[in-house]
Amino acid sequence: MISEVNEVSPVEHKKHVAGLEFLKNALELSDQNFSNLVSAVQALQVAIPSWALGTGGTRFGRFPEGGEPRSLEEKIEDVGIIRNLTRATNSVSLHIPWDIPKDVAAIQQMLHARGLVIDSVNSNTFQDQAGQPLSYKFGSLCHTSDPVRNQAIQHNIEVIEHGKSLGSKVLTVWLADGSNFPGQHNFRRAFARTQKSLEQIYKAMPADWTMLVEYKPYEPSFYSMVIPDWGTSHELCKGCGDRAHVLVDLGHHLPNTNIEQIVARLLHIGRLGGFHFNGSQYGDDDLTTGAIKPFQLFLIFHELATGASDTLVKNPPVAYMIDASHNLKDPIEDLMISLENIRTAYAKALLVDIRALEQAQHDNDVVACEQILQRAFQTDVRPIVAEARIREGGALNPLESFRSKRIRTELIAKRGRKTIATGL
Ligand code: AFD
Ligand code: MN
Ligand code: MN
Repeated sequence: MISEVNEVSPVEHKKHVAGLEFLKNALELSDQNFSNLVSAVQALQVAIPSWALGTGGTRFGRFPEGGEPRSLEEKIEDVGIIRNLTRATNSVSLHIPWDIPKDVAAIQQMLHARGLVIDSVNSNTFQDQAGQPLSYKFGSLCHTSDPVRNQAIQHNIEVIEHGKSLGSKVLTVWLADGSNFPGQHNFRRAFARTQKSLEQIYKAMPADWTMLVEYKPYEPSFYSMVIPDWGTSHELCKGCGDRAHVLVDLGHHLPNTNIEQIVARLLHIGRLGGFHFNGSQYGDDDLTTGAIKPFQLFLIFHELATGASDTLVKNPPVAYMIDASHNLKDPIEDLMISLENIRTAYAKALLVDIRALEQAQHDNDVVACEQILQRAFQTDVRPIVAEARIREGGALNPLESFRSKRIRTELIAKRGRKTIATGL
């Protein structure tokens, strides 16, 4: 049985406390303010996507890790392991139909026993399911044929029903709809059909639900996507109503896009519904969050953190989820590294001296502005992130604990090496 207890050796704890004390003094913070900083990091919880617990793959192949989950129950088990070690997640996002529960009560019981809830439910009209009458080969909510669009609308409504049974209140719609060749789509008609389809889904949503409309500039369509950018998503959300918001996925931007400015803009207009974290070098690479561009992640959190306290901003709480797919790493290890990098970027963002930055911006003192951000970004906040974990009974070093407890070995012994390809 995988031990739930996270021992922290006296030697390790002593080193940790010394690091914490050093950082508190270096930041010249009172005990209370330093403790408040740790509490703020403790409060940051990021949803785990059910589809990331199995080894992902590319169109060129998958290299499955043994012991992967073979059912929704086992996915929840894995998220429970991540929660126990990191204390940085309390929710799971589901993908329907991959995660349709066989026994709702049993799933609810499993979630409750692990301190987990269901975050969003994600619809899937980018694949044809076995026995599906009409194909999505040429699109779903944008399709030229009414019956195909109605089938896709009905699927989303069924996704909502599954979500309701498990306590979710968020439907995330990401469409693969688009075209591969010039002339294939009438851009205006495809947009108009998509708008009408989304409005029908929106109308079917319970009054306490939110719809998140996710954009992506390319893939799996390679000439045009029906929802390629935040402006299109925003327009669709406005057409639906005030409980539809834009979902920003870090990997869904062309290279060199200023993502932090998009975050600031959507917060300003009150339509940032959610953020999917991952790592990107070129596109929707779904790599480990923060592994390649940690400064970009920090700047995104600078906007998220300052937006949350800006009187100009009237935005609902932003739903945070990791959306990555692990082709080379152990999925659980990768998700724990992502959670660490997310909390690290957030803790650094909280160190920015906002008052001094506003003054420097007002004075157009460019160097001072830059130095204020760099001072926060260059601070090693790992003791704060570790303290946020161990205060809640988490591991001082989740990766080390995961390996020393030989959790993967135990999962392989229990589940074998057979895997089902449900990863994206
Ligand atoms: C793929 C899409 C998108 C979506 C996710 C879950 O690119 O990010 O959120 O699948 O459906 O990664
Ligand atoms: Mn996504
Ligand atoms: Mn994606």
